[in-house]
Amino acid sequence: MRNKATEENFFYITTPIYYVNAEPHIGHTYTTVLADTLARFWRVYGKEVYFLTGTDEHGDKIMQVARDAGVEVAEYVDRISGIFKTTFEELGFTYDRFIRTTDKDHEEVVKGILKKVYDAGDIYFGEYGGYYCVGCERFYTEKEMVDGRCPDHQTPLEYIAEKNYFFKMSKYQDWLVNHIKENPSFIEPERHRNKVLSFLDDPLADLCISRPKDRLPWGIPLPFDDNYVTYVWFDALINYLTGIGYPDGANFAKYWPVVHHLTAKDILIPHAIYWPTMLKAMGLDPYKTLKIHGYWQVDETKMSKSLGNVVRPLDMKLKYGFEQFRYFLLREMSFGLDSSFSEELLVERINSDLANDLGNLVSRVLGMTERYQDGVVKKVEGHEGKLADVAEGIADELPGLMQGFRFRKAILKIWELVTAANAYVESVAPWTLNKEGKHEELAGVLYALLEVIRILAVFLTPFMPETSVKILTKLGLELTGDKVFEELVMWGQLQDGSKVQKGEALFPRVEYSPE
Ligand code: ME8
Repeated sequence: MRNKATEENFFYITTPIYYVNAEPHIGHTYTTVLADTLARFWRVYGKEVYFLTGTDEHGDKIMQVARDAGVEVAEYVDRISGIFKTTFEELGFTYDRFIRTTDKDHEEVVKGILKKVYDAGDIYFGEYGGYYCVGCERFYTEKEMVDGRCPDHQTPLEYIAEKNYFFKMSKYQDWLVNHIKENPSFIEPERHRNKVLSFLDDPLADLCISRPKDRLPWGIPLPFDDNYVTYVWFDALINYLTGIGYPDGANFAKYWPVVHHLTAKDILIPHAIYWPTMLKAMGLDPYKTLKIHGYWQVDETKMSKSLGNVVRPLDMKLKYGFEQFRYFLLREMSFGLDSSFSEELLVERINSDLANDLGNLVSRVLGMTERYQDGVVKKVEGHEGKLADVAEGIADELPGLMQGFRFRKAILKIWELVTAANAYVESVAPWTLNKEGKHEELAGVLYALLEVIRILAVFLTPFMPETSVKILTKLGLELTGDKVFEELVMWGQLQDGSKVQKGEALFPRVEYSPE
């Protein structure tokens, strides 16, 4: 059975492709966790999903770091891209493709698009001087600069003047302003949309889309002038098309109309201005939505290599478990706002939300089923109190919350069921029912609690996939994929006579030990 409520049967989610000048940290992990959570949610909901991530490997910045490391640039990008890929595999991300801008098919797609836009007359040769930030790989306008520095990196901007090719971005300014105004969900949250509209209050300059090869040989050659390579952003944004087989692939037709781009606020302008105007010039529909999340700081300060406070996902996995870290990221940040990570807070959340609330609920209920009923489920109904209603309410709300990218709210909602079930255990006191010999009632209470645990495991699949599997295994179940969300969360599916097993605790308590 498919979901009756599904408006669209397809869902396409992208993360930014990450620069290979740094190894994966909390920021890259966060965006990819969000994309993975959405991909997993809509899959279990019954949609066909495509999830794209990867690495961005051309441009000045990459050339410079490779040079500083004293390594051939091709060798350097292979190494760091490999680290991203193996890290993402270790973290269990379920992407459909890990794209690299050095992939052959991507180079061909970029060249094809450049030729098309050039032939249509939207690319011209000219001269330009402007203030460039290598960190951002883009020019800044006078209005955006802060005391001659990059507003993001705070580094002095370099004045660059050279002959180059330009994309007639200005030609599409009015169209873009109208499109943003007419489609409120095109860029969200609203504050970022407003930022884009205010940027568009000033006349838009054309976009310099080439670099002379004698200064920067590392890039995709322009198909119409071999002395130039493609500007890194013009190349990188196109990955979202290559990844689904543009122009002829079946996936392109299926997924382009339902594409959602997910990025942080640092790359709002390239995604909100360069990209839709490029798409317009190519004759393609704009993307469906651009969702902008906030920035992670660490202990209330900016994270940086020089401060030595970079948070790495594999370190967190080793120390606390990746599910725990993933939970923290999803639970802690309100989408669109900045948040601060601290190990102390992570430890607090693990002990309170995971070990105490969820972990204890699961071990208590399974422990009592073992103690009082030899681990055998007795399907006695009618003792669920408000629990079935709470579960149903959450099941109804989750799709809307996920549509709105409200991950934190979704987790808080799910925890309402955890809290309600813990309160129920305290109020009905199954140990007293046992003492008083009320076995039928006890069986009913345990059945309700076991159902809560089963439904929690379904709710948690996208957020904490390993934990979900662990809980289901304890219940002797697995999600096989032949049932979708709405069926899985229906009350009363645990079979009479089936066996459950308490096994090990889901979340060991942890201690905070600053180095
Ligand atoms: O900008 N908090 O790559 P990038 C939250 N290659 N998210 C963070 C973060 C933080 N502190 N730091 C990084 C690029 N991110 C380009 C993108 S796309 C066609 C090209 C995440 O390696 C967040 O998703 O600098 C941000 O937008 C992205 O990493 C920037 O990655």
